[in-house]
Amino acid sequence: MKTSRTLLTIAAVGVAVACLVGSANGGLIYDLRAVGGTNVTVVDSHTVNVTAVGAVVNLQLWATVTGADNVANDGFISGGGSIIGASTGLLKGNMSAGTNVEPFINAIGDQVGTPVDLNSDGYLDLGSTSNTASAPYFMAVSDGSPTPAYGTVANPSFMLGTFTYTVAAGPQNSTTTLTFAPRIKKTSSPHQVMMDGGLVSYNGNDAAVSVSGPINLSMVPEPATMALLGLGGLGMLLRRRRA
Ligand SMILES: [Ca+2]
Ligand SMILES: [Ca+2]
Repeated sequence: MKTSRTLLTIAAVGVAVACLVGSANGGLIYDLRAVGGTNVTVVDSHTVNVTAVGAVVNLQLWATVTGADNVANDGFISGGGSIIGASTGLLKGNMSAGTNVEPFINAIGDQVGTPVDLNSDGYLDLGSTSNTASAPYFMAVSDGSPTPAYGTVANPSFMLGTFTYTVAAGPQNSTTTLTFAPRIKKTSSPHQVMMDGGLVSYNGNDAAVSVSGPINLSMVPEPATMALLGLGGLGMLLRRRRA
């Protein structure tokens, strides 16, 4: 009786420890950021004004690994997903692949991602909605030196790759959003980090995987452009009056 109670106690402590480990405040946060471009005003990393059709928005994908021990023992091994322009809104554009960024360039597994129209709105997104291993997602995989890439601070952030979004259509005041969608895979966990010194693997739909954003894009012609349009309108008005 005493033995079984001891065993029960040990089991209970085991469960409690397992719960503690499982409920650590750690997680993986993806963040698609706008960092500049051509005919672009970056208000902040998630708020962008574009001033003309043909504007090119430069994007970076970052990942932050948050542990719970406030020690610099957190790192990124692998992860990725798709970048999707909203199908609603009159601002339209095409996503292009950019580059993987060191140290997340590995001959095995990394890929820049393939532009494809994922939401059937006629404009290119990047990535896939497939669960198969060979699907053309953007994927970043640590090159193994060091393995994984550890941060120099607790809860470090890593730039994984770059992309560009080229505006193809955009009436004044039209908008869209650009969203990162972590890869979901049936057979394995494509997102791997070192968290508080231990390996943790996630699927893209796990609660510990989150995404900052989205990026909000608006077509807001520059004041100079507006002034020119205004002058043009005035000229037409004068010509009409004279006619
Ligand atoms: Ca699309
Ligand atoms: Ca840590």
